[in-house]
Amino acid sequence: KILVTGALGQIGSELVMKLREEYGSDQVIASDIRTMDGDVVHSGPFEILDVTDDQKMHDIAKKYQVDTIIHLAALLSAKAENNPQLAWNLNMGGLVNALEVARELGTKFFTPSSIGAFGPTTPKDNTPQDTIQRPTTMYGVNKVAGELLCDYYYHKFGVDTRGVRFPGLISYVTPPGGGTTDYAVEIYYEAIKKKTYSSYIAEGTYMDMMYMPDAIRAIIQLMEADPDRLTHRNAFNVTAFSAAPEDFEKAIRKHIPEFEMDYDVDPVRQSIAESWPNSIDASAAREEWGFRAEFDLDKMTEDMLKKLDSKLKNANHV
Ligand code: VAH
Repeated sequence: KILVTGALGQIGSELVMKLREEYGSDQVIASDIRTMDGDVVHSGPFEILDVTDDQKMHDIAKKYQVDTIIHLAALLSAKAENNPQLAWNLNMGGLVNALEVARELGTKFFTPSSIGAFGPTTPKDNTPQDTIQRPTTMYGVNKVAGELLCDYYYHKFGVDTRGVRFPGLISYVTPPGGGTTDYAVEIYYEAIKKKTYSSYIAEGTYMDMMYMPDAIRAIIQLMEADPDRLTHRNAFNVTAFSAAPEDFEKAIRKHIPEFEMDYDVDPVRQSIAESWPNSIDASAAREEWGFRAEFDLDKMTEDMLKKLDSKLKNANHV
């Protein structure tokens, strides 16, 4: 059985449904700090869990006899930069609690890192799997510490920990909460609703991106990978493509020719974005567990606009 924390978030809300489809609804226990109407809560076991409550996490894991923990509960980069102390307590406190439960119950363990685990002194183009990591954001500090902690629990206690460094994730099911790459999600909503978008990230700012179906597949593929093939564990660079705001504008215009974008740069999120790589090297993930993204920018844009259009139309009919 699999316990997912942060199950109502951008990744969790889709991962839970995919895991329930693959392994059976009663095999996947979704948890989050609050409940919310919808498939995640109604299609299988759901528990209210604040991941800073170690006893509650232990009790839930024990109650369901889980053998895998997928720990997604966290504050993303922009929110973390605005509230660094809360970010440390939630991102690190939650992670330590989850790793301790994994150690006590002997479960497998997954938690995502991010391209945010790299900083301004990291080589920016084709960023290597193993390279300098001195991020200048609280989120990045959390991600580097998290990677080191997960590797420690593997080497010291034999906990089977695995992780990926996610790029910006784009999806139409649940919006991200307070990230720097969220512009790449907002632009699609605005393109459909208003045919215009004002980007808070400046023209020419390249970041790695990935469509959520590829991200979900990456998590499942890594967790099912043969452990003997893994020389890395926390965490693998993964990406689908590198893009700047104007690339999204061009891709969207192929479907909505009248779409217009302008810029209203947010200095906080712009400086976070500039401290991250332009593009990362994901060859280790390909070599060690065969990961290949399937959606490039154009293929993602076609699917995203189609799915989002019908979602927004249905929402209006409610
Ligand atoms: C964020 N979407 O913007 C997350 C992610 C690489 C970006 O970590 O904080």
